[in-house]
Amino acid sequence: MAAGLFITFEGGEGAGKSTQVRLLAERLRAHGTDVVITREPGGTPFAEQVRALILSPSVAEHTALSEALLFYAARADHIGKIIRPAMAAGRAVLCDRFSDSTRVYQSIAGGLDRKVFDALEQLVVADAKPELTIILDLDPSVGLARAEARRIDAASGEGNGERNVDSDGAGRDRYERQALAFHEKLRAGFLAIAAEEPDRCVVINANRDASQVAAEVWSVVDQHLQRRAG
Ligand code: Z5A
Repeated sequence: MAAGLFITFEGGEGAGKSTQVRLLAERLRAHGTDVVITREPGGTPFAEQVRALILSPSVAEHTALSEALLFYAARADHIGKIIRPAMAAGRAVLCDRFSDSTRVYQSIAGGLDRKVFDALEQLVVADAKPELTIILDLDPSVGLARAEARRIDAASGEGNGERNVDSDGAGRDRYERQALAFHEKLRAGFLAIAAEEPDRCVVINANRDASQVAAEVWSVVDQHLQRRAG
């Protein structure tokens, strides 16, 4: 895709993706960049409806292929209505999760055939690929503890409760309820993608203060923009 900038953030639960998307947006805006913050699954009314279905702990049993098709149905709407128009208008799109999450959750950890993933990716995403992907790497036990702390805050009324629509009575969505081994597999999956695509992906240690992580994110984005300009 030409024109704008498309950056995705990936990583396990509680790695700090939403936090870093917000901090990077603030920094880019301070430099005069027109930024769109979005997320997956989600980003459009239809995709948010799909999100509510997929993340619901009460969703009926279904196959890995059915799940992947739902993610790509949401993604097709998101790309068509938000990402492509924003890019065409020269805006910077910061997306909290994208296709790498499908590859890791549904394919590497979920068993979806890699060829099916590649075919869906080609059909739906085509050239709407991120030019830079920041993978926030964190020991899953730390990430899950952060997510748990946020749930306790939300339950006590200190959080914004934004994620409750996706979650069960305990506040955990379907993926957060999986065993630690599943989350270890996700971490390894993201690192494998980074090793396979070093030109697009940068791994950042997320086990630090959010401001330190944000400084490194900015440095990576700044270098990327300079390379792109020159
Ligand atoms: N999924 C999939 O299976 N296939 C797909 O194709 C896609 C998604 C696109 C989306 O849920 C779920 O969908 C996801 C994968 C699956 N699995 N789950 N669950 P989501 O987007 O709602 O959940 P998430 O991506 O895991 O987000 P998260 O739990 O909100 O984590 P985060 O965005 O990485 O972290 P955060 O919200 O910025 O921070 C979490 C808490 O930690 C919060 O209280 C922060 O204040 C705190 N925090 C943030 N940074 C720090 C640092 N550096 N130190 C200490 N504390 C911090």
